[in-house]
Amino acid sequence: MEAFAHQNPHPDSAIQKQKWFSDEFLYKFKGSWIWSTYLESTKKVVENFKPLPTDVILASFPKTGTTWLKALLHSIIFRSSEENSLIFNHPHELIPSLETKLFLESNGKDPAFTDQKVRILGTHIPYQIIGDVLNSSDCKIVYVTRNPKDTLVSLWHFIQKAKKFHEDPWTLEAAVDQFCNGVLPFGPYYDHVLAYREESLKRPWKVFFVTFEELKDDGNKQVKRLAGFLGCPFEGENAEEKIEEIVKSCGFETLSNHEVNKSSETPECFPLPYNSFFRNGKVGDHENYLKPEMIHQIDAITRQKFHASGFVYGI
Ligand code: PAP
Repeated sequence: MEAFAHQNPHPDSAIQKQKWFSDEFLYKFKGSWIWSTYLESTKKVVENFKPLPTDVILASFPKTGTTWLKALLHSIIFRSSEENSLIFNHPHELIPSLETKLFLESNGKDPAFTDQKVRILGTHIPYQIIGDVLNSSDCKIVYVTRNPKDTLVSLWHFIQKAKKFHEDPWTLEAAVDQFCNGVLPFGPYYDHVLAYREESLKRPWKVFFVTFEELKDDGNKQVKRLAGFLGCPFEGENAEEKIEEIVKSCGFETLSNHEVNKSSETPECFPLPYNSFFRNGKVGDHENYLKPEMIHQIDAITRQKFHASGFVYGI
């Protein structure tokens, strides 16, 4: 796929449309903003995806820890640290995403690959759009989120890898405004997080909710919790050792040093290079980029959206 390939504007002119950056546009679909590149594939996921009861769906807003969780889920479910898959394969290739790969490449048909005992599939589609589909089977959902300011700063850096960024930059000021207004791919961020979180509170056996910061703080604890949720707990004498090994093999230091993840080549599954998914993986890096007034602006929305609804997170 060519980097940020041009898509035809959506034929239905009644659909709400907003500029993202440069000549990239977002379209409103069922209350969320979808990038034109993934609008049709997102609709096809809703129409045609049939989750199997054994599927594990990794859901996330972009830049909140998707790549990390892909590595962790693969390792927990397939115990891949024992067979080196992560050394030679980018996590996004080991675990395909529904709207950015599978349904994009299959022209909208359910690719229905079943060569694995457990299919792990990624998605950025908001629960408001994909919830009914995911509830049509007993599949499990793992959701990861991240501090809003670090998420935004990570996205802003990521987009700088796009060639057209340099021709027509996406300023940090514009990015902050768009983040606060919810007009970013798969946004609003706050609605995305709250909907999956609410489901995890209602049905903790169906939806597992974890934050990037919790993973950083105590990876072993979260991996143990995740393995229990997935029905594949670590048992026996070496349990703690195996958990430790997984946390280490999926940590930023280890993963970002594999040749495949350092590569500036563009993978088949995404229009930006392999290495664009690994920057520094830190908590609190927004402090190095956001001005105090930007932090204030985002924190005000965080209080209004998260804190007011009982989720004291993100500040
Ligand atoms: P995606 O949603 O487009 O797949 P995602 O993986 O969620 O992106 O986000 C990438 C971020 O996760 C980057 O954060 P940064 O820009 O703040 O550095 C990336 O560095 C970070 N990341 C990737 N792998 C790991 C990891 N193993 N541990 C911690 N952070 C990681």
